[in-house]
Amino acid sequence: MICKLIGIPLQDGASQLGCQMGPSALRVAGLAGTLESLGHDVRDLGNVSVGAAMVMPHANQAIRNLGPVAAWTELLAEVAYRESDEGMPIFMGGDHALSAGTVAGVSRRAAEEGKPLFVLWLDAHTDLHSLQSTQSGNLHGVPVAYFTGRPGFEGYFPPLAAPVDGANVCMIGIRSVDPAERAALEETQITVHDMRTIDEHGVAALLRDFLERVSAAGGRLHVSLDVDFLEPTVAPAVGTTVPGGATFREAHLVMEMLHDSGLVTSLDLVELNPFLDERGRTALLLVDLTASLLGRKVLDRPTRSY
Ligand code: NNH
Ligand code: MN
Ligand code: MN
Ligand code: MN
Repeated sequence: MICKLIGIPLQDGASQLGCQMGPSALRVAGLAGTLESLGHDVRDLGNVSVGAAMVMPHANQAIRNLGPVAAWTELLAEVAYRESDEGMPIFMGGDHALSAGTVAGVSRRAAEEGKPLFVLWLDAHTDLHSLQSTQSGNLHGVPVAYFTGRPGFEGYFPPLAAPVDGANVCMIGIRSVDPAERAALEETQITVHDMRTIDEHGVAALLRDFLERVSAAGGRLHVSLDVDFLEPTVAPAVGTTVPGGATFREAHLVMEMLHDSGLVTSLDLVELNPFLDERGRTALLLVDLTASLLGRKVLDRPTRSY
């Protein structure tokens, strides 16, 4: 498999500084070499960058960095479209605002191929705010609303070539939803598996159902992995820790099942804040999770103490 590593040093969407260093930490933690050792053809395309962006005023005074995030979205939609022509693009973030662009781009690619795009959203949060509803003003809280074509982004973010059908979005790991997001969710057909559902049914059964749907529809599958999907004690390097997340094994199992499905066509690794890490353990865990997604078996894992 051709794996294209694309660094996205975006931190304008998060309140805490540091996600800008995410791509570097993933490189230092050995992402390229690890995937090469699994037999993949790894191409590190370097980091993407935007120039100085315009100031973009909005009636919601809380919003931070709207101009820059809009500029990133436009650029990333183009990059993601271009690089999803062959192989698996791996978008190394950077905060979760980047998924507004990456999903928009791979969705355009899927539409051109005449396939539906499915999105697996692994996160503590639903990231379903509109520009109007966000109270924190942090734009990493809005990408799902944007790429599913919900209103309020017109004139700010670029128009979508192909909005993603909410019915094709599955969220796993959810445990922190703002009231406005809860109301918005009701209007969508997004599947939400919160942590209680995982506790009760096990993550495998939930994921299997979704993968069967993707397979039956002949869809492309984009996976968006937010570090805060994970339990903070195993993955501390994130600005928005929420207790009660996915365990080490639950996360690996998700990745192992995704590998076996053969369905994944693109991946975001987002919200890694190396400034908050402990001796690189979160960056190393992300590398290992990506390795599981790309075929490493449990018994082939190197012994590593995190
Ligand atoms: N919902 C909150 C907000 O909009 C938190 C979003 N933070 C995230 N999302 N890390 O994944 O500010
Ligand atoms: Mn997120
Ligand atoms: Mn999150
Ligand atoms: Mn394989």
